[in-house]
Order: sequence, then structure tokens, then C-alpha cells
Amino acid sequence: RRQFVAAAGAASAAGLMGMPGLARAAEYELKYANNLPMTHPLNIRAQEFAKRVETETKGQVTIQIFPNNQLGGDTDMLAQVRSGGVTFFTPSALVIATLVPSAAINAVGFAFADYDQVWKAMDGALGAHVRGAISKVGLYAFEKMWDNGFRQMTSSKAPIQTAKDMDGLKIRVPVSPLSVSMFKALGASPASLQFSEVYSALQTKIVDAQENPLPIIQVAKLYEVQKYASLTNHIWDGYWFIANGRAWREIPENFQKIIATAINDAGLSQRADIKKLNEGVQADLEKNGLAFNSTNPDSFRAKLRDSGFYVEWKGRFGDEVWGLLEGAVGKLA
Ligand code: X2X
Repeated sequence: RRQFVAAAGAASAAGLMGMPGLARAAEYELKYANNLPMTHPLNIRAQEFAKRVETETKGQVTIQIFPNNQLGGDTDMLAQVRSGGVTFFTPSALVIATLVPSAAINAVGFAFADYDQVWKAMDGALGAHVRGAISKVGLYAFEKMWDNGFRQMTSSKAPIQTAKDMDGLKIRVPVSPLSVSMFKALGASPASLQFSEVYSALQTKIVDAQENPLPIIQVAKLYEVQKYASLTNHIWDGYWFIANGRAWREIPENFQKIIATAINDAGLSQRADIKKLNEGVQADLEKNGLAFNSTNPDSFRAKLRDSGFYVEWKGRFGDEVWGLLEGAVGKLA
């Protein structure tokens, strides 16, 4: 079914629309939902590509953005993009993995050393494998993944220096079986909460700690409810830009091309934005009161290895996708 929009004033609409120079309603009014504040590069670049699509389709395709969990938390938005209630959604790999388990592969603890490895893998065979898995559940994943970042830990209690500081730590993690498993293996006491609930969960001390890339800690103002930031780089996390498969197929090819080009280009710009932001964000967060410490990954890795975390997840992901990860980052288990 095409997504025609009725012009106001049915009686005169047909006549009016035939008149030269009169604005017509867009033929495709698409909705895009996400979980981040408007100030995050993801939404700044989203506004940009929405304008570009509208211009290049001469107003025939509009994209309305619903940022900051306006339409509900991640679980709700995932349901909405599956049903077609929204056309687009950007779930983190951790979140879409509740539906497509192999999508969590980039979030295996301490797998990626740096962004070179990340983009080679996600723009290469590993990313292609995950996009294929996403298409099997009726969703379309655009080619270029967007950056969330390397995840870092924050706490209101004490700095995290080594794995033993994780003991019994009440830490919020996303709704993600891999995150829960990893933090349990590290000895912590993880609680799965949607991002929409994180600020208040920290404020009311339901949890003492959380883990997110620094740009998220900044735009969501988590420094107001946390004291310590420990640079652990324990997971690299990105956002898959996905569309409802049926809605996507109903869009004519010329418009699909315009939309996909605009989204993928914006994704590449967004990666550069995060890279730039990463240069100054720690200083900004320090000014906002967070005390930083660096960490050495060895004690964390050793604890994950000794608890059987890597062997367990190698089994859960299966040899094929695990092999693609190890092909990108080297041997893990
Ligand atoms: O929920 C989070 O922590 C966030 C914002 O990083 C994700 O989308 C996974």
C-alpha cells in the first residue's frame, strides 16, 4: 500500500493539485524514531539528511524525526519499526540483538583495539553478515553503520581501576543479553534498563553505575548524577540505521536511491563528528565535575577469559560469525 496523503478539502483538492505553482502534500511522509537527545551528532546529521531528501525529491518524501524516546523506549521503537508504525529506527547493535542475536557481535568485550579495526569490520564482511541477518527478520539495514562509540564506565561510588572494582557493582546496562552476561562475568550486578530510564535510575540510586560512550554521557547530562568516569573502552557500539522492510520496498527506486545516499552520507559525517567530539569531550565532562581515570584492560580480559565468557559466546554466536570477528581483531577464544 502506498502512503498517499489526502490533500485538505477533498472537493477542491483534485482541481487545486492540477494548478501550477501550488504546493502539494508529500507522497511519502516517513517517520524516524531514536533514543538520543537532539544535541547528539546522530540527530544533527539526521536533520540534515531529512532536509536533503526533501529537497532532492522536490518535497515528495518528507522524514519527520522523533528524537529522545518521544515514541517510547528502545523496545517500543523496535516494535514500531517492525509493524511499520515508524519507517526508520536506529537501534544500537546491543538493542537490535534482542531480535537478531548475531548483531551483538561487535559488542564482544575488549574485541576492537581502535576505529581502524571497527570500520574495516563493519564496512566489510562482518557488517555485511549482520545486515543479511537483519534482512531475514523483515527489516532493511542501510549500508553504513553510525557511531555510538567505545563504551566507558561511570559510577557515583568509586573509580573503577581493575576488574576487582566491579565486584557487586550495581550497574545499568542496555536491554542486551550480551551486556548482562559480560558484567556478570566481571563480578558486577547488572540491571537491564532502557536508555529512557537511565538518568532517573542513577538519580534515585536504583543503580550506582552505568556504561556509555562519552558523547552520550555528555548530551544526556549523566555527569549530573555520576562522579567518576573510568576509561575502559570495554565495548565498541554502533547504531544500525534500519527501515521497515515492507515500507522500504514500496518506495520507488529513484526515491530509495536518494534516501539511501543521503542516510549513508550522513552516517559517514556522523562518524567524523564523533571522532572530533572525542578529542574534547573528556575536558568538557571534567569541567562538569566528572573525575577521570584510565584503566589497563588486562585484568578485565583475564576475568572474562577465566570465567569462560569468550568460550560461551563463541558457542552462542557460532563459528561463522565468530570467525568473521576474529578475522578482524585477532584470536579471542
Ligand atoms: O542505551 C544505551 O546505553 C545507549 C544509548 O548507548 C544505546 O542505545 C545502547
